Order: sequence, then structure tokens, then C-alpha cells
Amino acid sequence: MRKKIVAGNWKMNKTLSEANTLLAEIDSYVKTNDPKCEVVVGIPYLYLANAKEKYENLNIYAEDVSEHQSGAYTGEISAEMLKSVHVDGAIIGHSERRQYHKETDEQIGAKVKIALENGLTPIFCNGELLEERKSGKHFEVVKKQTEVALFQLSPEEIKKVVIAYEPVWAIGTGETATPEQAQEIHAYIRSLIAEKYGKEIADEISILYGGSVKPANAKEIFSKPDVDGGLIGGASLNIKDFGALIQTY
Ligand code: G2H
Repeated sequence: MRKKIVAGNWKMNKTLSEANTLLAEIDSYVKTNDPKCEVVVGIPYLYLANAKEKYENLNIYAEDVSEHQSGAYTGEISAEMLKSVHVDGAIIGHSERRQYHKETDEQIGAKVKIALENGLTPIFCNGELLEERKSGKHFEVVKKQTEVALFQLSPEEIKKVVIAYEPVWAIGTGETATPEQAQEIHAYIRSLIAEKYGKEIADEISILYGGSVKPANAKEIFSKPDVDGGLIGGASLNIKDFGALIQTY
């Protein structure tokens, strides 16, 4: 059975006191409800060290990581630094990083690699733009993103990667892919991995869906055979919705 994951992505939200409140609520929710899925919380860099010190059993992820080892990269945070404060993983290649920070598939691949080398779990994001979906290029786009960033990895490495398919047209827009659209492309991503690494490895990799997932639509999307959970933005910012999403499993 593949691991099911409900992962929050806070993006650039929450002051320190708001972050502390929500982390305390998530920690207590997890302790009380004994979730059937893995719960991950992706939070701003600034809060990572304290969060991990206070809640060592929560899976705390960064929202990005530098592709460089160390050195003169002002403002960057390395994988080694994240590991040194016991962070568990990092969201890598989110469409907002691709769009606003011009991250390329090659850079994203380097980030995935360095995360793995430092014992962090990467949540690698892929997904097409609205124009690409409309012109029927979504399979091609997702194929290139996946091949360039991930197919440099060894079989042992790729097993440790989590993939999040997020169609850019569904992010924060209230628009979601239909459960059938999500299933279709998740199955396609899994088939790409199977072609390169074999079916056994492809069957082990969790592929999450992201893009306006909320309690009202999660059950149907998460019930699809190749959807192994969600990467959740807006609905991860309060415990009522995030708890309900965890409870979907
Ligand atoms: C997609 C998602 C989280 P939202 O970016 O990664 O955000 O759920 O707000 O669409």
C-alpha cells in the first residue's frame, strides 16, 4: 500500500504568533485523532527551527531549498542548514517558484538531488498552465518537467521522492481539476516512472494532487486510484479545513 499524504503549504502566510497557534492546533489534532495518512506541514523558513524544536514528531517541511551546497548565495537556505535544524523535507519546484522566480526544470532537479543527499524528502511539483491544457499539451509539459528534474536520480533515490501534480490553472483560483482529470494525469505520471524505473518502483511513489483542494471536493479526488493525497494551500491555513482534509482518510 502506497503512503497517503495530506500536506499543507502555507506559502507566505502567518505571523509568528499565528504560526504558533496553528502549529499547536495541528500537533494536538494529530495526537488526538491518530490520522490514517501522513500529515506534512510546509511552512516559511523563518519558523522552521522553532517548529521542529517544539514539535519533533510533526513532519515539518520547507517550501523551497537552494540548489547550491553553500557559499556566496545571499538570501538562500541550503539543504544542509535545513537538516541541521531537523527539518524533514522540502516542497520543490512549486509553480509559484517556477513562475515568479523563473526556476527551470534543471534547477529544480538540482534542488531535488541536494535535498535527497541531505536526507530531506522532496515534494517535487509539476503541472501545466491553462494555455497548455487548452491546447492539449499537458501530457507533454508534465513529461518534460518530470524527466528533466527526476530522471537523473538512481532507483534508490527516486523511491524517496513524493510528486505533487498541480495544474497551474487550478491553484488558488477555486477551480479544480475534475477527479477524472486528476486520475488521468496521475496515472500518466506513474506510467512515465514505470517506463524508466519499473512498475514496482512506480507503484511505491505517492503522487499528490494540488490546486484548490478543500473538504468539499477532497473525498472524490482522493478516492481515485492514482491520487495519494493532496498538497493544500488555502485550506491548510486553518485547523477546521486542514483537520477535515486529514480526516478524509
Ligand atoms: C496549490 C495549492 C498548494 P491552493 O499551490 O500547493 O494551493 O490549495 O490554495 O490552490
